[in-house]
Amino acid sequence: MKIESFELKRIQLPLVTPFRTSFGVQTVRDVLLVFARTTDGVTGYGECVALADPVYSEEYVDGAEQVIARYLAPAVLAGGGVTAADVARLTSGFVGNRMAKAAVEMAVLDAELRSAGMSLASYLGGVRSTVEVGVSVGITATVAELVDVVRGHVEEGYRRVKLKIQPGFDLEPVAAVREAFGPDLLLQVDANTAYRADGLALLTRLDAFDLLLVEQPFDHDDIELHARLAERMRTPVCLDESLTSAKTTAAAIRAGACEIANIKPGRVGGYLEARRVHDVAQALDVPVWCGGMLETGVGRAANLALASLPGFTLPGDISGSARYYREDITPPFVARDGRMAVPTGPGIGVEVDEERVAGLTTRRQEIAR
Ligand code: NPQ
Ligand code: MG
Repeated sequence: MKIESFELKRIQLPLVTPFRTSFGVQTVRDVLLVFARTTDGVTGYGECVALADPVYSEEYVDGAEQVIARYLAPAVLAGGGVTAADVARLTSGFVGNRMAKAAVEMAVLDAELRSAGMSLASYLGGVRSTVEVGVSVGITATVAELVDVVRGHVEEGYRRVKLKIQPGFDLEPVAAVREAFGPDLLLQVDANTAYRADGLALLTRLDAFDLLLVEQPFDHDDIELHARLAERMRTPVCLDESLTSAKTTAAAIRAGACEIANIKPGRVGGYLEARRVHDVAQALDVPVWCGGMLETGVGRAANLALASLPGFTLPGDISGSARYYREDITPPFVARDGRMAVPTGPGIGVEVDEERVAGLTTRRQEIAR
């Protein structure tokens, strides 16, 4: 299988409702799609999960697009006939830029697997045909509004709800949701690094609400503080932004800072590294779940394949397409009773509506050998 060219397309997808987290409010998703065109006419699809601005991590979509166009795609094309397994080696001379690297590797992997007629789930080692999924709920102006939003998702059949929290919006909203929906609702919180050491005592009070986990309360590089919280809290501490590779995940687990791991392929540099993170967590008896970055159906399909691996024993942030978008660029993914089917077709197993993508494209560029 030989990659002949890469095509980069930027599309703007409006969110059905503004999504507010501790790092800001998003109303539109500025998506970078990577198309890998092979010499025998197969197209592989990749999605870069970088946000428009460097507020979740140091990457942002304009930067990712430039790194792919100037460095990563030329390096892969120069590699000749490559497989996904070659991409990390071919781009290892460029430091970091994991979300950019992940998008390129994903497009090559999809092209490779479509050409071979193998599903991503089979390639990665999936063991289940449906996976448990959950929904992530943003910060709302009032607690009453939050309870209404959660009620809507519970009525859609979701059994696991994740609440975004930040200083000043934590104990009261969590208490209200627990009170409104009773003990059976699977509930967890995500602070996106919004707390500091002086928030430790307050965070331990979340133990009162029987949460599945508390996700990334502190800075991405503050492993020691997360370990201190884990010592003082019954609720498991889960990391997200801190886990940038299998190596940093193993170190965080060994430091006692990570009792549950949120795995996001884009954050760790791709689906192959995501599998290694899964394997390391499994070896250290740490359950994992698949995090979300408001992906289109392209990333959503691939995340479902990843979530079918054995160690993914907690519901992931892989909600239905309609959670974020009125219309997706693939056939819509629908959650039923909090579960979603793992695609079985070759590669990521979804067809991308290239017509719709073309209509939404604000910028495109091609990198050929
Ligand atoms: C998380 N939050 O687990 C992610 C981070 C996040 C999906 O609940 C636009 C694009 C807005 C990506 C907000 C979720 C986003 C985004 C939050 C990702 O921390
Ligand atoms: Mg998170």
